[in-house]
Amino acid sequence: MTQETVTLYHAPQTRSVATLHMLEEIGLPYDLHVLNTKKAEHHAAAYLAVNPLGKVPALVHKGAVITESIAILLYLADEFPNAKLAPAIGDPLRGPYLRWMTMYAAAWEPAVVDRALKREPGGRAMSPYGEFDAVFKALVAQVEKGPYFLGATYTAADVIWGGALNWMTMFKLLPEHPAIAAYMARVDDRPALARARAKDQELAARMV
Ligand SMILES: N[C@@H](CCC(=O)N[C@@H](CS)C(=O)NCC(=O)O)C(=O)O
Repeated sequence: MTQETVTLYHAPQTRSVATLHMLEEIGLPYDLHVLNTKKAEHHAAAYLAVNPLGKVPALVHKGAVITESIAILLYLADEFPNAKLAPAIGDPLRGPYLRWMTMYAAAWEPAVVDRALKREPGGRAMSPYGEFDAVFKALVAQVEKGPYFLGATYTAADVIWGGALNWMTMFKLLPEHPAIAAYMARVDDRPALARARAKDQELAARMV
């Protein structure tokens, strides 16, 4: 293993599947460090030294640690541009790409989690997203355009949004909407996603 090796700290059936999918899309060799959450390995000192929050995913590349799924996907897309998973700097879609990647973590997940836990978001000025209905409406308007999140080309935005809409729908965290269902169907047939899912299932089966 060299400094150039990409290492993913992964726990099966968690948010880190999106990073696994991203690595499969890029197609580079990577090293998997699998954490067994049933044995609380993600809370052990060895992993807290990597990510003090005890959360997965975490990525290590060139001696640097990157945590937070969105930061990891943005990093990988830029670091491996041949995979063409991000609009380049200077492309008019670069801004919308950064907007929707950031919106995922800064507004969408907090909105979905507050709603699922029946938590009052608090006053508009305090809330990072305002109102769930407004965020949901913005998302529907975006995916209705299609075919992909940013239009004609599949990007890292589809990796995160496609994957998250999938698990959020599975856990019934979202109102059903035909535009979301149609978008999920459009981004579901990626060979890289199938490989990531198969790998993840195999790892999950080994966790006891
Ligand atoms: N904001 C983080 C969230 C990561 C996260 O919550 N991961 C969950 C798995 S889905 C986790 O590590 N949970 C274990 C724990 O909190 O103990 C990201 O997007 O990477």
